[in-house]
Formats: sequence, structure tokens, C-alpha cells
Amino acid sequence: MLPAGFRFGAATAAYQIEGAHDQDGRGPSIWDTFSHTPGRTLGGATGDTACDHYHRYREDVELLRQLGVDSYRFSFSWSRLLPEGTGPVNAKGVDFYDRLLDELLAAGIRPAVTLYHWDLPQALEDRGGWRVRETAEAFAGYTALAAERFGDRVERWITLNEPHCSAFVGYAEGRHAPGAQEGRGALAAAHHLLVGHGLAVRELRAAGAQEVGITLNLDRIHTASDRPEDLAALRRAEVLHNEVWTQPLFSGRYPADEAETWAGQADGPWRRPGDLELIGAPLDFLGINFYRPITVAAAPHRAEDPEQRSAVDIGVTELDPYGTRHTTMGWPVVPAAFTELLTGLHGRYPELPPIWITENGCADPDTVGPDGQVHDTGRIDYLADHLAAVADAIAAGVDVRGYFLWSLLDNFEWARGYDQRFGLVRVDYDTKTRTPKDSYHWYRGLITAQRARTEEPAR
Ligand code: IFM
Repeated sequence: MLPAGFRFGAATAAYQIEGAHDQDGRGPSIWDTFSHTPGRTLGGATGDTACDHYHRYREDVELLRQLGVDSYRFSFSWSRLLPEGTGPVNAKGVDFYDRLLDELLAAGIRPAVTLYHWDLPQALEDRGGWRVRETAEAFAGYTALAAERFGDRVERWITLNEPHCSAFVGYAEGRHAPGAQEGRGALAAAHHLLVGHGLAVRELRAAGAQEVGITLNLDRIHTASDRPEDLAALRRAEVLHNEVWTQPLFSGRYPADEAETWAGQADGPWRRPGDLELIGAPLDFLGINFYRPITVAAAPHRAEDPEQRSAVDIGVTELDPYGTRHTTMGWPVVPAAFTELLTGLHGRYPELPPIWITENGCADPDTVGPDGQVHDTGRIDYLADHLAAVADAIAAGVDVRGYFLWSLLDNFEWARGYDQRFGLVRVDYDTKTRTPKDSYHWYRGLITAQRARTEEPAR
């Protein structure tokens, strides 16, 4: 059972729901460019209109109010506020987030804002993107603007969402914007994302922010066997997926054995004296996004010459031995792995700040029934089992304070387009009509019951 006072929310991100990609002065981001490039997204899907949240935000806040969440996690679009990434401010972009924040507060919902959920202004990518330090500095400027304009109404600030995806899926695998497949470029991007985080924390502190953190998609990684080569592969995967983030943030250093993973390429001239102190500044919370575990085994590198390798070519392959239900993303449903991830982190980093689950959810093959409703029992099972896994971690001593469900709405699932439906609310993409699914009603009931328990006088 979750403790009294545990908080519930729902989450989204700007490019996935807003639409209005070229309206009211918004500048292009790398996701506009990427999704408009043939062959990059499923069926050529783009976020041009997405859920049209930009125009329907009042309806969406009303859905949140009726759901009963006490917090809503969403992201600012950097290029809606600063169309070029730096320089002139877009007043209409500021107006939009002013209206959204006011609407949320009027509905009694506390805003949790992600500053960077993958949508880098294209103008900054044109100057090198996260490969260059100037982007981290630009991020600090954007953060200062956001803190100054909106800091009076934002309860919780998340600097970056899943920097692993920005650095390694975007600059090494090439499955995400900007679609690059690089070695050193991706490793420099990882470092500059962390520097950007550190600079943003500094700006937020200067503006008086009380709740500042970062969201990581850490992986619970299993090994295919205890053979030495698989254990070595596990270690390389731990560095790539987890420790390149957790060690600088919470131990003040990069993993001592990172050269095993990246053949010495990670420690490049982009790392400067003083960076680790900046990156490791204390945080008020750590956001964790969890969906599924992975299993790894040793495999040949794709490129023999280390100089030719991308940063994800680390001699590891992923297997799927789970023999369980899979979501439409192809992800195995293994709730116990969530508990393992949380307890493992707690054991490894005793000084960790309190944890918030900033994303967890399930893409299912929802269909609209003859009654016009979506009876998404698979999603309800997934959510119930994963919340129970969080409760188990708390019972084992992990300090988890709250849970943001991914996602309020069906939305643009990046390279997977609109086929993957994660929402508590179905979106008909032709009409933009919103239909709460059974999981929405289930989550509302759970929140109501939790609130009643919290407000019960102690016996
Ligand atoms: O939709 C994404 C989100 O933007 C980041 N975390 C994972 C989700 C599901 O893939």
C-alpha cells in the first residue's frame, strides 16, 4: 500500500501534444526538422498538430481537474519561448504558458515543468547542438527566462528529461532527432547535457526555486548469463544506460571503468575543470522514468575500429527472455524489475535525494467498443502492478514521494508516430475529440481513495 501523503499526477511533453508548430511565433525545433524528413518517423507522422493542446489546453486542464491529480508534469517548448534558442523572446509563447499555468492553479493543480523534453531549437542544432558547450550556455539563458517569468507558479522544476535519449538515441543511434550516428559527438553531447543541467540548477537556485531535479530513464539491466563475457557486457551497458548519468550527478565523478565501454573516447576536451562540481550540485529530488527491464549479452561490435564506432556500439546485444505480456511498444511487462531498480539505486547511492516517478505507463492496442468507450483493462493491470512495485520499494526503505502517470493523453510517440497510445484519455486524431478510457476512471478512483486515507484522522 502506498503511504499517506503519496502524491499522484499525470505527465505530457510539449512536442508530443501541443501542435501549433508554426503558430504565434514558435521557431522550429530539431523534432520539426526530423519528423519532416522522409523515412524518419512511422508513416511520416509529425507533431504539426498533435493533440492540438495549444488550442485545447482548457479542455485538457478540465480533464486533469476531474481526474483529481494534485500535480501535472508538462514541458515548455524552448523554441516557443525563444524561437532562435537565444535572443528575442516570443511574447505569444510566454502568454501561452502564462495562461496554462494560471488555468492549472485555478483548478488546484500544482505545475511540474520540464525545461527540456528533447525539442532543441533548430537554430542551436545548426550551430552544433548538444555537441558544443554553447548549447549548454543557451540552456542556462532559457532557464533564467523561464524562472523569471513563471517561477512564481511552478512548484517543481525538472531540468532535463531522459538525457540518455537526447545524447545516445539522438546523436548515436540516430532513431531520434537530430538523427546522428556518432561516437565522440554523442559523448560530448552527454557531457554538455549534464553541464546544461548544472547551469540550469544554478539559475533556478538564483531565482529562489525550491524543488529542483532531473529526470533519468535508468534501466534495470539483467544479464543473459554469468559467463565472464556477459558480465563484462552488463558492466558496459550499466555505464552507457545508467552510470554515465548517476555517477557525475550523485558521486561527483565519471565511472572509473568508462574506457572499457568507449575505448577512451568519452574523456575528451569537452570535459573541463570545474564541470563535475557544477554537475553534482545538490538536488531536491530525482525523477525516474520506468517502463520495462532489459537483458544484455556480449556481442561483436558493429565496427571493428573503435574510431568508427558510434557511442552505442559497445559490444552488447539486447535479448528478451521474459516470456511475459508485452505492450504494443514491444516492451515486456515485468513490474518486479521496477522494485529492483529503485532498491538497487537506494543501496548504491545512499545520499540520493527523494525520488519522484516522473513517468510510468503502458501503450496498449486500445479499441473503441460499440458503447463508444475504451475498456483498457491491460493498461489498468499494468498500472496497478507497477504502483504495487513502487509500494514494495517504499516498504523496503526507498524514499519515493509521488508518481506521474505517462500519459494524460494519447500523443505523438516520437519515431513511432501515432500508433502507440499511452493515454488515460483517447484522442481521435481526426477530430481531436478526447474520450476518457476506463483507466482514467480507475486512476480517479485510486486517487480519491488515497486522498480519503490521507485525510483520515490517525487511529
Ligand atoms: O513518450 C515517451 C516520453 O516522451 C519519454 N519517456 C518515454 C515515453 C514513452 O516512450
